[in-house]
Amino acid sequence: MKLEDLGYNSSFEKFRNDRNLNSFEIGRVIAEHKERYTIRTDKGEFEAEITGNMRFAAKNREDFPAVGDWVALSTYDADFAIIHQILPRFSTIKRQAVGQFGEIQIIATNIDYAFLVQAVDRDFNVNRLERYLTICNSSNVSPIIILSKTDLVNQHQLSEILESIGNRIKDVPIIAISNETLDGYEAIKAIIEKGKTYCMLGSSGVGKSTLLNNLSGKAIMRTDTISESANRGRHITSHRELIVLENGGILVDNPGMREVGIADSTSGLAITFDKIVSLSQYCKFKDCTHTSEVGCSVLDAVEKGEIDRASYENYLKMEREKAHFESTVEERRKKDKEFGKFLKNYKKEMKKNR
Ligand SMILES: Nc1nc2c(ncn2[C@@H]2O[C@H](COP(=O)(O)OP(=O)(O)OP(=O)(O)O)[C@@H](O)[C@H]2O)c(=O)[nH]1
Ligand SMILES: [Mg+2]
Ligand SMILES: [Zn+2]
Repeated sequence: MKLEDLGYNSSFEKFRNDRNLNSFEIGRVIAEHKERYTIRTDKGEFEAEITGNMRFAAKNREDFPAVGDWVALSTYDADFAIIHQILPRFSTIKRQAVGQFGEIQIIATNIDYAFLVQAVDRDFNVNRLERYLTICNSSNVSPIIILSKTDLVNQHQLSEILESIGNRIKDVPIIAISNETLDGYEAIKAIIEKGKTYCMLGSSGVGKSTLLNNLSGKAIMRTDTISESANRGRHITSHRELIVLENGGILVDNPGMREVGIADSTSGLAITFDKIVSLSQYCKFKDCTHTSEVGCSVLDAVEKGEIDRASYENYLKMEREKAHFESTVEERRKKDKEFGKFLKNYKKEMKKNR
């Protein structure tokens, strides 16, 4: 397989030449298991680790490889390699790490399109869709909404769902599919382009891996076959994995997510809620919080029904989350800085007293 088939392009190649990385192999991270990475190159697959230098220099999670990354590596025996460098990412899908406030978790990198998968039976939730959209919009990733399990509802119920999305979300393509009847598969196949990378995002059990298996024509990812009610809360897919389809599209499967915490998403919120954000310039007060102020254009528009109330409330909730995330990160940065200063002074004192 050529690197281009894995999504390699001229801007990665330019970086490689500019940085004189030609003595290294180039490969893409296709899976990750606790700091061990599976890399695909034009020569095959390698299990890899990062150099000690890389680990030492890493300041946070974003300095470690993630699924989707292009890396410079040196290969040793037939299947072992060392990763020296991560090539710059053109997009990074990330969220607030579950249970670790102020930390980021990378979901996948170098993604062109995200499939936001929601099942139309009980999983469907527009608030959550807006969350996923915000994450895409802050990551430079184009969203495509996939409604799955359409075989479980009738045409009328499906129209209602499409309408409820349309009331709040504009300009995002929506494809309704069934992995059972394969309804909608023509549409999904038609949008998948050769050499582009697509990432599956959504709750557990919505049919992400089933879709991936069906599109690839192989049972690559394990899917749930036992009754769902007996398995509440169990995730079927346990790791991320990147695969190449016959038609040339590249898909990344993910374990289902229960929480989609907003990390730093200023631009993400502004794009997802562009109507609200652009109205806020007409608010009487510059620092208007759009909650109780007089002369608030956003509140006015909500009262008049020009902005969907549920969408407005979802916006406020995510805005608060973002602010909280940012202040936690800022506090941590300050503490680190103070600790750095303390260390420096301490070392100075030690030298003086020697
Ligand atoms: N009726 C119906 N069932 C489906 C459809 N798609 C998937 N399923 C079933 O839903 C269950 C879960 O499917 P998976 O593909 O494993 O779901 P997933 O999104 O990959 O789940 P995680 O890996 O846990 O995130 C399986 O039993 C599938 O057979 C569909 O379109 N219609
Ligand atoms: Mg799965
Ligand atoms: Zn306002």
